[in-house]
Amino acid sequence: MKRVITYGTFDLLHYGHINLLRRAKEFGDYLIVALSTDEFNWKEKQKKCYFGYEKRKALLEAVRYVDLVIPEENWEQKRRDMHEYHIDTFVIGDDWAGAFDFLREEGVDVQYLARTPEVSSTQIREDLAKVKGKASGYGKV
Ligand code: C2G
Repeated sequence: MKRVITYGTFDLLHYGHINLLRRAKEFGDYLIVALSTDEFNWKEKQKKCYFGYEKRKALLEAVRYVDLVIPEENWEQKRRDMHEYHIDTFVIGDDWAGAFDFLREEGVDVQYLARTPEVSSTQIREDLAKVKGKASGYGKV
């Protein structure tokens, strides 16, 4: 059984995330997603998620490509995860190109996949804020 892992926040789950998960699964038979905890997101990535960890986890567990969701709590856990979960391939979007090449030292294949253009959780938030702004403008007399 070929085991694949990927890491991320996956807030406001969208088709860019699904494209990544679908392609990641194509590298093996079992896909693990190490999902950034709320604390890790805030402390290390200055990201405040719309959905908390448990909700983001439930959404990912409903995705057909995902076999297991584990917490991502720090930057350092990756080396250990490769052995603890017997990983063959590490996959992540190419916005991280080169950042995790060191995992090859753990005997893992490292793959950076092209991001899906035009969609991001940040963009969704910004677009919704504009709509909300317009909506609150209506009705005011
Ligand atoms: N992604 C993508 N296309 C998009 C948006 C995201 O392919 N339009 C990919 C990212 O490249 C990443 C995954 O979807 O591989 C999750 O994206 P984020 O939640 O933004 O992940 P990030 O915050 O970059 O966390 O230790 C690694 C970090 O936890 C990665």
